[in-house]
Amino acid sequence: VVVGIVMWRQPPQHQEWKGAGTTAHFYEIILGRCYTYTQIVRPELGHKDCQKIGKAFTNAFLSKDPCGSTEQDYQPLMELTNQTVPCDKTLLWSKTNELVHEYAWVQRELFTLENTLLGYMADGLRWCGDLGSSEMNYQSCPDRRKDCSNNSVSVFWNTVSKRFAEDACGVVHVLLNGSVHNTFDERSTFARVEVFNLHPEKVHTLQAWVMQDIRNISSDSCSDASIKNLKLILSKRNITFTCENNYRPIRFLQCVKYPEHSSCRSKI
Ligand code: N1C
Repeated sequence: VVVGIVMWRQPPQHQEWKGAGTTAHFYEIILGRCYTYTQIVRPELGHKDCQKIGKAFTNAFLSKDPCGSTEQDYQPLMELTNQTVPCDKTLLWSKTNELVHEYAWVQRELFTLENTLLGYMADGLRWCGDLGSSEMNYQSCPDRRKDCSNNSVSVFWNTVSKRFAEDACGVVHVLLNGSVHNTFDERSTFARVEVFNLHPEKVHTLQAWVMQDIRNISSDSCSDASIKNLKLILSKRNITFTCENNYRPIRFLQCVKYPEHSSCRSKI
């Protein structure tokens, strides 16, 4: 008589969400990026404890409801990754992800959030955990629109963007997209979080650079209705606003990509 005990392993019982799951090798990536940043990019931060930082990052979301993420979840991580950005060197952006980082790569003294330790570690990644498991969910994570807004990734960007703006001083710059419908979009992180967390005692001016797609340059974006709204919000907050269309140094970057375009062809 053969007595067989049939057992099969259940796949991990994670909840199913509408968004893509945690980036494969998430932990190794954030740990590697932490060491790259603190040893190579900014060796003056060589004293930071990347093992501790990596643990604090995953502890912020593992074994928790990925739709119930809070600012407090990320507090230990925030405390381990504090960093000073010099006055006048903060560069914010909205809907100009590629161009702003090309510019920051050339103008090395400027800091976007992705040029600080925490932004550098998290840039382009996705992550979430699960209330019923101590593992990451590599299958799916909440989608901001279809599942919930308080998901682990959105709450992270809200929390770090808030600190980034609170810490800014002097003149703050922002690179906006003049070729989209709402150049200043009230739903963006820049509008919801950063504008309201600049401290008027420290930040006297917000200077906007509004760049248009070189392939369809239109009229003055600084006089766009959404920019007027931004100007109004800032004047109520006692922060001076200045706006410049198609800032030349950044136009040159666009010309690197489209050298034959008419607005790039003058022989100086
Ligand atoms: O919503 P946005 O832009 O206005 O956010 C940009 C704004 C910048 O000034 C940054 O300081 O907020 C900060 N920020 C990031 O640095 C960042 N890196 C990656 C906000 N979000 C960031 N991400 C992801 O891109 C994040 O998932 C968020 O939802 C988008 C924001 O893109 P956006 O609408 O172009």
